[in-house]
Amino acid sequence: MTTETTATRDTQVFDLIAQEQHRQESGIELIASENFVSPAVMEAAGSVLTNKYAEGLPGKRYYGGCEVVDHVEQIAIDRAKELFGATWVNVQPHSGANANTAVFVACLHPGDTILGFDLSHGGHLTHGSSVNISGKYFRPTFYGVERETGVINYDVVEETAKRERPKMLICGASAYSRDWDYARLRAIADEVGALLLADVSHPAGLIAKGLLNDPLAHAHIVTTTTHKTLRGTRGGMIMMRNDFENPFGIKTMKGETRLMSSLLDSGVFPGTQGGPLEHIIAAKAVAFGEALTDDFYDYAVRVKSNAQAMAKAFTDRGYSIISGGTDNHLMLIDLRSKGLTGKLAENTLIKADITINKNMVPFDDKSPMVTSGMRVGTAAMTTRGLNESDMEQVVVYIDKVLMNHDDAATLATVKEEINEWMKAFPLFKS
Ligand code: DSN
Repeated sequence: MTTETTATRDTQVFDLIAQEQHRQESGIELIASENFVSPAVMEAAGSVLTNKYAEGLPGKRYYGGCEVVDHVEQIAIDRAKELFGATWVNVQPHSGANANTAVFVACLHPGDTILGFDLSHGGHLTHGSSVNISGKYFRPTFYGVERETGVINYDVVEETAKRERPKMLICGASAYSRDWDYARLRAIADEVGALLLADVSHPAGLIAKGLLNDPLAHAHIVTTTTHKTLRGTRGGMIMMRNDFENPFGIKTMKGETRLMSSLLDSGVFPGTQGGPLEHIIAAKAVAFGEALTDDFYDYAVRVKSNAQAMAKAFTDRGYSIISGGTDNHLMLIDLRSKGLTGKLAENTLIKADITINKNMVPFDDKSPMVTSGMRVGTAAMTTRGLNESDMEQVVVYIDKVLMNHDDAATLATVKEEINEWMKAFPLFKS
């Protein structure tokens, strides 16, 4: 052991981290699921708490020496409850995928039917895709958007639920720009005897500040990541506003029916995870503290207004946005009217230091590795301080790059301009 920092010894890794910081600072980040955390969040994530094993829950651990991390984890839980109006939270899931898997393990048996939003219409891998455990261990069925509107028709969701009789109805998406009717979804779930799971990973930060419908008022269980619009460290969590007796008749050792919260805690540990990442839980606590502030409310408002400005700028330039606009922080753009693929857009924009991801559009005729769409979001660039007119300028650059995708000189010029422009929006304010 030496007092010399790893940073001075392991140049191979730390040079790469410096390169990544430079990439993040010099470019325009539009991946809708990304954001930039504060130095305080990074400090907590990089702290000595990484050294501690703490299987179990605060006050009920399988290891000694957990007094401090108990306190840290309880702060994270309490702040999450306050943010979302929850009465029960588990902050241990390492990711959104882990949070969903823990819910499935707690609530379903292998082979049970689940009904989720189709991945190819904007849904998520963990909501029943055949390549994910959710689609391999359970019987996945799906609803999607209407071809004409790009919007979910809840009458069709209801018809599908009545036909498929799922044990769990799942809502939430990774590329759907409209808000959700959680009350209607709960009515559908009740009608067919399903549990309603809302995965709000993408819009969580906007929901926390009351800028979108409240899923906790209706869904039995809510999962989220902590690193998208919520602007925390990479991670996940599970929440409920109203705990309830599990409907599966599972009893405690004393013969009492176990509460759902108890099953969900077990679904996380020991069901699907081992030791919690207490350094990451500390970083979640710090991020939740930030999200509780009025500054974060202002941020969330700007995320939405920036997305609307961006959607308008794209539309004004003849781009087609699925569903015609956005209620949240993201939008899915169908590039077919411009004669482009998502793959070409992603690969060309990165040459000008604009990062987006290619994305399937509903009823896409191209493969997931090519796609007809691109997804963009405003969470990250709003953190850097860009406003509505800046977002219009971003669209001007995107359009210029895409319309000149085989002109290396234009791409190089745009890249230079962007690198210079981004100096006005430092990642770390000194
Ligand atoms: N892969 C994330 C996204 O980009 O939306 C969701 O898990």
